Amino acid sequence: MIQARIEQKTNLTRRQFLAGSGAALAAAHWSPKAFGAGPKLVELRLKAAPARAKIAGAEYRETEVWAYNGRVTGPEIRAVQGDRLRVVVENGLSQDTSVHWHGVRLPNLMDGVPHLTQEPIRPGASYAYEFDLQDAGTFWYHPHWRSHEQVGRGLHGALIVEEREPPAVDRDLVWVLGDWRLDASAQIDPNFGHMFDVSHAGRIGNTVTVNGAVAERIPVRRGERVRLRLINVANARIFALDFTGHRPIVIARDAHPVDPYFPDEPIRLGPGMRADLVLDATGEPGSLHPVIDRFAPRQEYRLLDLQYVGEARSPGARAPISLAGNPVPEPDIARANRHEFALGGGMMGNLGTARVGERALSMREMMQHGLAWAINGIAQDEHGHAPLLTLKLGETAILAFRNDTVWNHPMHLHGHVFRVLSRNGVPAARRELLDTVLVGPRESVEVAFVADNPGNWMLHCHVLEHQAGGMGGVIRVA
Ligand SMILES: [Cu+2]
Repeated sequence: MIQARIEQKTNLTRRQFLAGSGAALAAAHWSPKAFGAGPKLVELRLKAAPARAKIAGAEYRETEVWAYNGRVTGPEIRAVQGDRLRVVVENGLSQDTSVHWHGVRLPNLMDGVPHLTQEPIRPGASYAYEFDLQDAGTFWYHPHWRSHEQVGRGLHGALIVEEREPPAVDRDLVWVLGDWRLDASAQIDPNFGHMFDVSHAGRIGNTVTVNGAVAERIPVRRGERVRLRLINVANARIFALDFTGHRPIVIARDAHPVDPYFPDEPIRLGPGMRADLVLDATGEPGSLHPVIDRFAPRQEYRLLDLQYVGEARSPGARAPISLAGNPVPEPDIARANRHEFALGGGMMGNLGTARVGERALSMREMMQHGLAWAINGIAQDEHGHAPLLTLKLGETAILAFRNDTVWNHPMHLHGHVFRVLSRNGVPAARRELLDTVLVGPRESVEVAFVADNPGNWMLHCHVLEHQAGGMGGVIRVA
């Protein structure tokens, strides 16, 4: 108590100092806001509800979607590192929902996982999320209840946390990459959780959108420098984007800065993952440059064209881009404990049995319950929250993922950020800080993190049908 009082007094003194002569007046109506001290509050309301949206292109009629504030994608939330975000979420759906803030390191109670960190938001009810944005970068938000259906019907949006001193660019663009399974009249195929999708690559759609609509041409101007933030909000589709005729520089992955580099391959993004690029527009005025998704070798397609319009502008001198790192604690590898996570199941996976609750079920029996996947032999759907691992607060843990399946699994950890150490035993070249790591078929990936955030945190595959089909669990930090 005494300590708290002293701190309060010290803060008051400092605030008065900062506020200068206005402080005496403001002191009569004490509130942190009045002093301009403490974090700035960014407030908004999000209502999840059915809506209609033009997503498939001009020649198609509107699609019935579920949307935040009537829009797909949802409103772009922008704040500055250090701000406090307060979002009141209202549920206008006929089923429970929640909002998870993907990649944000926040208190466990704000993490948005029903029956684990909060009660679900019932139809007609509201819930207030409020937390400080300690990291800058590109994040996103989405429900964490029946995610495969709720995200797949359109509930997702970007959360951009700007650096206090952002790098100099001419434009800051966000591409929310979505994937929809539509019928011939542009309506969403309602068959969510189909066992074929669950047990194979997930629900891959047939309509890829950028910011909620099929994109044809995106205008750029020769000479400009664009910061391009890519967010993969698809249920299952993995992108590998080739910016033909351009050399984008990767400056951040999953919100966290990397030493800037020119990738020698298309930019790969599994579900949930993000990349921040700097793109210098070097094309000729009037030219078109397709951006091609090359992930599936025989199913490459043109996502959109960069179209050069207008007069060239003089690029001027280009300072090298470098972003200040976020305050993420560095794992202490020498003292770390190593924990293996065997990812099993799926078609052609030879999973014998898995534990489902108290029972051991064969793959055939699992599939009768909508399950096809397991972590360390345990299958848990959204209702299952048994801890896979308990960590002591402050310890460094190495998570060693071993993918025993023939499918890709973007593994996402809540509440923390991990450093990639190795792939198939080979030290990682860039040692990125990520919240979601793509573990390829039969691949092994080691990551490490400091368990500095107390609470129960989901670890799950972000192919949302895999998550629904059992590939999830909880890491408890206490
Ligand atoms: Cu998966």
